[in-house]
Amino acid sequence: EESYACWLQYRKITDPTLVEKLTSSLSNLIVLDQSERLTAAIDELTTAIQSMLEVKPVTLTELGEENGVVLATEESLKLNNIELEYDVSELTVEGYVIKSAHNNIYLIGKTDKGVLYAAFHLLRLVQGNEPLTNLNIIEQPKNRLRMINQWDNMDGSIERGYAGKSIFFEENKITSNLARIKDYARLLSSVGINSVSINNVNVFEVPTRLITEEFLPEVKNVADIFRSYGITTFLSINYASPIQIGHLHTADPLAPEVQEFWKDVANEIYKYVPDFGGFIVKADSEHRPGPFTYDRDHAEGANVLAKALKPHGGIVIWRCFVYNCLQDWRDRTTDRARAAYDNFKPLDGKFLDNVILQVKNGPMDFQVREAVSPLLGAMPNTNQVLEFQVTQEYTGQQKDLCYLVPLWKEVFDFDTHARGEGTTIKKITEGSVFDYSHSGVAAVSNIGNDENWTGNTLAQANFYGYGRLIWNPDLSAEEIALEWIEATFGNDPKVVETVSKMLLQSWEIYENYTTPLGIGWMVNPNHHYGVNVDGYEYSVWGTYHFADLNGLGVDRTVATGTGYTNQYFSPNSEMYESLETCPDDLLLFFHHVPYTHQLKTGKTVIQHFYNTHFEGVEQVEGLIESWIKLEGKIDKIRFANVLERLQLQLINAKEWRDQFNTYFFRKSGIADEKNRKIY
Ligand code: BDP
Repeated sequence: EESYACWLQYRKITDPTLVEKLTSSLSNLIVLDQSERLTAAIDELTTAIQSMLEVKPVTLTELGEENGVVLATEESLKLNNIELEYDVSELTVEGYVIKSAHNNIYLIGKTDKGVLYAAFHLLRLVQGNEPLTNLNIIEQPKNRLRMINQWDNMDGSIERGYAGKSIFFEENKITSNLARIKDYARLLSSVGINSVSINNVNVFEVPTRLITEEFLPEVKNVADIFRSYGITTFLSINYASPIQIGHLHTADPLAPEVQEFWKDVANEIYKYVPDFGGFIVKADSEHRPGPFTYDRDHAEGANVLAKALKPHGGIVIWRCFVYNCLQDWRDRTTDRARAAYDNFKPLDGKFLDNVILQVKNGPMDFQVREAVSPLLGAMPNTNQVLEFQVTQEYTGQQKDLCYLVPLWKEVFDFDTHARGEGTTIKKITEGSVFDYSHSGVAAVSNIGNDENWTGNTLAQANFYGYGRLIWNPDLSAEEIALEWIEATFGNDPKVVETVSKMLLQSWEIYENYTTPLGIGWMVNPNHHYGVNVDGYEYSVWGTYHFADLNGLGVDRTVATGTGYTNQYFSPNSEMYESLETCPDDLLLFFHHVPYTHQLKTGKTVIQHFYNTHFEGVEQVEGLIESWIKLEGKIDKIRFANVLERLQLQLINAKEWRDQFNTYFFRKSGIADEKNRKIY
């Protein structure tokens, strides 16, 4: 049960003084309007208060003698002639105020969505042991689109899923277990996620038909649940739908019959889901169909969909993960890192205003560390959203611990210099740099139908952290970790301190025993778990390390390499171009250097490899020791789950250490200066 509840534990509060205080503030819920979202807020508060205080709060519909928590939109506050001192003139539609006044706690939203967010915020305060006196909180999300992408297939499997099967689909049907979807909606809404796409971006046969009458009645049921939690539903579509379900001879975006087809599809969808969000599209990528087949560019490709959705208020989210996955490895003049920019930059300004380009955080593919995508910020006249990967495809697959918030924060804080100094990624996604009509962040989900949703209980921190961070990219990785730990495991200082240390070190640890200095990959092909140094070295996918007897790294300079550094604005382009100024942690991403190249720490590259790999394993041993000390302080199921995962992590880390070190010892012939055991 604790596993399932994630951070919405609502643990029983035992301190009698606290119980008394909280009971006097929380035992009445006074709700001044009616809506599905307010009902959701009342339900959540009722469940939580009952579980924490063992009193069932009373719901009232008008203010009278009784004091309590007042839930109201701004409008209903006015209608009820309630005067409070606060200024919401600056608030967006999703903003809210939490205010203590007249012996009440007011949860006021610009709309009912804000009230719902305020309710979750209030519960977060209670779970975090914060006093509920003199509250005066004004909050609103910094990013407008805050989205999660499911990569769920209709047969129930999940692409890059590490936590069981889909909660949405089974046996090529939409699930009948809507209760679990509702619980998912609660978790999403509690961290402020406002959009979800429910099927994989790789749309094969059956899911192609999700946009037809065959499935729309059930899509509607799912969308109805999400709507009451403030979440808009999207679908991934197959670009060849006009052929596959429309029985046309073409999917050419400029063909009139194709345009008609998409209009009809949109009209049909909106009959069932009146606030349908729109389409996610992976086109001309990894064997998915797209406009290239018809010699059309991606703007022409996206705009036909945008036109069809426009009258209904829908949007097209068009992914920029477009590259040649069939390149000839012997012709190593091409560079996959260049692809998104080369494909999309020339099209700036050609997309309709309800198209958003979705750009992965790095130019390759969610490696443990890569440079920030130069496409972000490079298209002032085209809406963009940033894409993260919460599911740990390349970062330990929810066996290994890897808290990703610090990685995402580095991306948000990266200064693109697109409009001079201070043009950080977070300002771009927040929409304050360019005049975007849509912007924000999307990410691939890490949940499945495992009891604890994320396989590894500690991976719940990535789900939580993603939502909280994109709500406010200025929160620190530590603050988010603390919030999550207290809500998930309680306030025991030993637990809080230990788990927070474990989380905050974990990305560095993972990087230490896998691929340091920005080189990336070296994983087993296809499933991408575990070490295989040359796994992709002679393959078509374009992901190379170029190790030989002298050195390694990808030369992406203008002077002697692929010219990729030129895709950045100055002074980033010069910084990466020069070996002197390129930061060490991305050295091998940008440069091919000898094993004896000296890092800024004074160590050589090869010695750094040996050191980090030995250290990484020791650090994982340290994680296990720390966790074991929490035995008895955490319920048995979650304790055992994490311990089992950490033990798998140790096996993985040792394999990485031994294969990696041996490989580079044999290639380079250079011994470890500390003489540790290399096979
Ligand atoms: C890669 C995954 C692949 C996805 C692809 C994508 O390996 O399964 O389909 O990204 O983003 O990370 O479309």
